[in-house]
Amino acid sequence: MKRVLVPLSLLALLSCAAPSTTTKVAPYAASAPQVVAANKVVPWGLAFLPDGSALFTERVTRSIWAVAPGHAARRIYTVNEARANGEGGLLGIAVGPTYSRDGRVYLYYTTGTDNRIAFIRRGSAARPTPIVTGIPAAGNHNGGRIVFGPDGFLYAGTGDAGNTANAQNASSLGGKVLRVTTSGAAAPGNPNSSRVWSLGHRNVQGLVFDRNRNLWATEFGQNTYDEVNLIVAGGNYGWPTVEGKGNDSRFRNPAWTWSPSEASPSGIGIRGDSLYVAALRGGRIWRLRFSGTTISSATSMFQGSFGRLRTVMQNPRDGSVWITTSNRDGRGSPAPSDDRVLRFSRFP
Ligand SMILES: [Ca+2]
Repeated sequence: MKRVLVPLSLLALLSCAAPSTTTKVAPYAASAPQVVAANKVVPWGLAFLPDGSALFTERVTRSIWAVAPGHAARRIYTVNEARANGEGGLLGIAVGPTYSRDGRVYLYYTTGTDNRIAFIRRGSAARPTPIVTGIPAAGNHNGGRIVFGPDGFLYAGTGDAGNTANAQNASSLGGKVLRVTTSGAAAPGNPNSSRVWSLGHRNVQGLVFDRNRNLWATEFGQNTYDEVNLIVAGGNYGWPTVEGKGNDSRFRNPAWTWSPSEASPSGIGIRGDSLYVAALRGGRIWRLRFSGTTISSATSMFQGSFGRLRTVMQNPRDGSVWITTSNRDGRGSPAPSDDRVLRFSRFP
């Protein structure tokens, strides 16, 4: 068993990070992560199992790994039909609501022709069974996050696949948040009985429900404003007409915005009254305090500690918080080091 602690010198460096006008820097010297997987290539999706262990995907190798603290990660499956093109590849993963009975694990991945959602069964080597196909794919803006809601339906964040018109096209699955059954059909109660739950998105890679059943989503902006949105049924979030706050009655304003250089937000997690956002270009975790449907403040954490971050999630089994790095796919950064899955038993 290998445990790696953050050196004290790194913690000292962190305490010197300059706060911006809208942020403060969190004190957290008491916390240090356990490395649960190292030497990985762009880990992307993460999902916890009922026993507290986890599965994570590697975008580029298209592998699914099983990991538990104190044990070496085990490669359990490879999605051979996935294609790692640009930002595409094996992306999101979610454990099905009936996993303990049927072993179903849901995946979101890019193929040569589309992005799709499929399921595999734990312990089976059979190829994935697709449930949603035809989500537009491209070198970038593939979305990719999937989560099961408290209603038992599957929510997926998609991207405009570089064609901005997809986002406002109700018949395209690109630039949307989708809500489907476990067989991929439009979930009961969806607007217009379609699989589209909300539209007008550029690229959604983060989805999380809070305890009030509100759904929060991160979204990459183009040049000016990255967003966190509170997702409602039938909501139109403005892209490509509006980036950030449009104050346009046709569109919903974001609940929070940043500049892409300090954020580029992928995964979003929740713990207590805070949302946590994993920032790629920003190379940090953002802690967002919220009450009801309002985000009141943002705090920068770990800037400069781990590089680009893809995913942040709390393990419901033990309360630990796990994050994944995304340094092997960084552009214009120093020579890429390895990528890791880190576990914090105490998170600031
Ligand atoms: Ca928007």
